[in-house]
Formats: sequence, structure tokens, C-alpha cells
Amino acid sequence: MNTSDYISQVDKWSAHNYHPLPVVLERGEGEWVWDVEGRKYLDMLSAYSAVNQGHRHPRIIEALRAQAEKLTLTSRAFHNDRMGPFLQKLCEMTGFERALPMNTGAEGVETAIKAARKWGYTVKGVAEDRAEIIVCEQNFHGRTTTIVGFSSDEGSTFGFGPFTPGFVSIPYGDADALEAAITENTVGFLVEPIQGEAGVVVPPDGFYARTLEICRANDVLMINDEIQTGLGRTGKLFCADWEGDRGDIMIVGKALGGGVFPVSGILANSEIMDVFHPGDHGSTFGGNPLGAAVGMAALDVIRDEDLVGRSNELGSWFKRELESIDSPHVDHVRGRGLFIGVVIRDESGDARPFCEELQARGILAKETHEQVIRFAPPLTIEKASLEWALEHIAEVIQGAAVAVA
Ligand code: IF1
Repeated sequence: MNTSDYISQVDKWSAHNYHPLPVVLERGEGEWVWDVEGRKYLDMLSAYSAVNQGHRHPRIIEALRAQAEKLTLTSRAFHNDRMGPFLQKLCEMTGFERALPMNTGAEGVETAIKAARKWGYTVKGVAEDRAEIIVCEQNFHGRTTTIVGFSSDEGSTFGFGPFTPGFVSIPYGDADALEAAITENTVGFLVEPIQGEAGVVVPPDGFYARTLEICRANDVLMINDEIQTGLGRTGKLFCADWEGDRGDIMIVGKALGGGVFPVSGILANSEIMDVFHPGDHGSTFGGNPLGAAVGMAALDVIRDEDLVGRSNELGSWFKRELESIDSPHVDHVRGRGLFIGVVIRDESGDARPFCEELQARGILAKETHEQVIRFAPPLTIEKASLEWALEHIAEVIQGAAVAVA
């Protein structure tokens, strides 16, 4: 089978809920992937930051293999000997007292919403069924019906209502709007410290710090979605570290699974986590020994290979290099660490043709929200690979031919 055969097969047998670049991958190593025609590409998306440690990191694969030969799944009806060590490591690395493991990011967000609501009723004293959570416009927190219910993106919501009540939206970056939206029923403020899907939108300096202050002053939980920005992506271990503490509930996912396995969870101190009791929340796969073993290795790699420092250094250098490219098509470059968006001017058309041209040259990047090319390579990437990519990126974003495709 060739590329178009594989693509037609998925077209025939699956739902049409994606519009991927026309490349079929069959192998990966580090920052490199190969397609079914034997072509080699630099992966500058990293599965939306789930592959921060690079494809098939040897330590992570070894942890997966060793655990697969012992025990893979128990459910939470029994204990397993990997979950405790994993959660202890996760808490010690993040500074929270407790962690509750889930699998996908959306499950982590749902878990955070449930924790905040129950804390509101049982600790803060909000009247039954009145809890409100404040969110931001242009947010992306996942695909469940509750989560898309508070999305401002019509593509995510159309046809999926009715939605869960209890969410109030404010403009991203506007701390005064947060203050104004808080009522006696507000239990939490759910925020991405940099908005990924919105196009790597970095809020104004001081926004996160100020919202943290407002939350603390009003007995509102800061719910920090670090699923995409966390674990080194922005040049700090967590993006919140640029401005303040990590919030009252922090949600992690993606790279916690080391690029091989879905592992997510929420972190919080006891006062919040203790709202959960047997029977009120859970997941068949959450905390499974295979995911726990992988998660531990994923954290070890981030620490031992200083992926945070690499992301910060390589990211600031790469962003400066991108900024120095003189192109009539680029409006501006934004981002932190190795989480960078190149914003294409409206007059120059969509970002998609630029991504297609990059693909033709062996670089995989994905457009987001029409106008933004997102660059988020594995944090293990060699500087030489970025240098090679820069030459092509410069030619592609300077080229007039691709702009009017
Ligand atoms: C897709 C976006 C990225 C996330 C934040 C929760 C989740 C995500 C901040 C849910 C997931 C993904 C999902 C993926 C595309 C991707 C994405 F463009 F859609 F927004 F990364 F930028 N919070 N983001 O970014 O995590 O349940 O998927 O594990 O194809 O929908 P999940």
C-alpha cells in the first residue's frame, strides 16, 4: 500500500473529523519520523507536545517493555505497585500534596471541574447546584460535551448541545474581566497559561500573576491547564512558573505519557483532593501500572536531560532566528521556549499552504486557526536539526508562490 491507499482506507473506514497533512508515518526516532514511502521528516509538532521527550526515547521504551512483561492493568479495584511511586515522584516534582491519575487530557479537565465544584459545595459553602467556573474565550480544554460546552469555537460546539450549565466566559488576558465576573458562586477559574489551539497566544505580562491574586482574594480556585504548556514546553517546568505559583489545581497530560501512552492527572493539595470519596470519581485505566511506569520514566527523562533548560535556550534562540527572517508574509512571531507560533498576515492567505510546502521539504508543522504556523518540536531536538529547519522555513515563509495557493 502507498500513501494514498492508506489515506483512502481511513477515509472509508473512519469518521471524517480531521484534516491531516497527507503524510502516512510508520517510524519515529528522536525528532525524526519516516513515512511509508521511506521519506524522512523533522517532527515540529510532537503530537501537540505529547512527544516532548522525542519519539521512542530508549529509557521510556525500556520502562514500557519491562512493565509490559510484569503487569499492565489492575483497575482501581485493587492496588498495584507502580501507582504509588509514580504519584510520589509527580507530587515531589510539582510541589503538590496529592495527584489523581487519569488517562487523557479531557479526563483530567473533567476531574478538575468535579474537584472544584465539590470543593465549592463542601468547603466554600456554595448553595447546591449553583457553582460557577470562569473560563476564557478561545479556550481549548478537550472534546467532552461538558468541555466543548464552554468553548467559543463554533466548529467545536455546533450540533453537540444542550450543554452543561455553570460556566462563564471572559476575554483571555483581561484580569479585570475576571474580577468583575466573580460572584459568591464562583468556585474556580480555568485557564491555559498560553493558549495553544487559539494559536500560541501569550497573554499580556502579568495576566497570570494578577489572576492568581484575584483568585486568592476571592476564595476562587486557580485551575491551571498545563496539559500542553507543562513539562518543559515553554522553557520552564510549568508555564505558570514564569509568573507565579502553579495554582490550586494543576492539570497535566500529554508529555506525562512520554509519547507512548495516555497518562494525565490533576494535582492539588489535600484540602481540595480530599473532597473525593470512594465511588464519586474514577477511571478503569487511570493509574494503571503500565502508564505509571511510563510516566515515571517520562518525568526522569525531563529531569535528567534538562529538557526545561534545552527548551528555554533553544527556544529563545530559535524564536530570535525566526524573527530575523525578513518576510512580507509574516505578521509576527510569538511564544515561549519551544512553543512558537509564526503568524501569517491576512493578505498572505492561510498558514496551511506554508505547512504543505514545509512538508514537501521534510518538515512537519501544523497550522492552527488558519493564520498560525505552530512550531513545537521534541525538546530533545538537536540544535543542528533546528538550524537545518530554519533554512527551509526562511525560504518557505519568504516565498510568494506558496502564499496564494
Ligand atoms: C485534538 C488543539 C493542541 C489541550 C489543553 C486539554 C486538552 C488539550 C490545553 C485535551 C488537547 C489537543 C487535542 C488534539 C489537538 C490538540 C490541540 F489544537 F486542539 F488545541 F494541542 F493545541 N487541554 N489538545 O491542548 O487533551 O483529551 O486530547 O488528551 O486532535 O483534538 P486530550
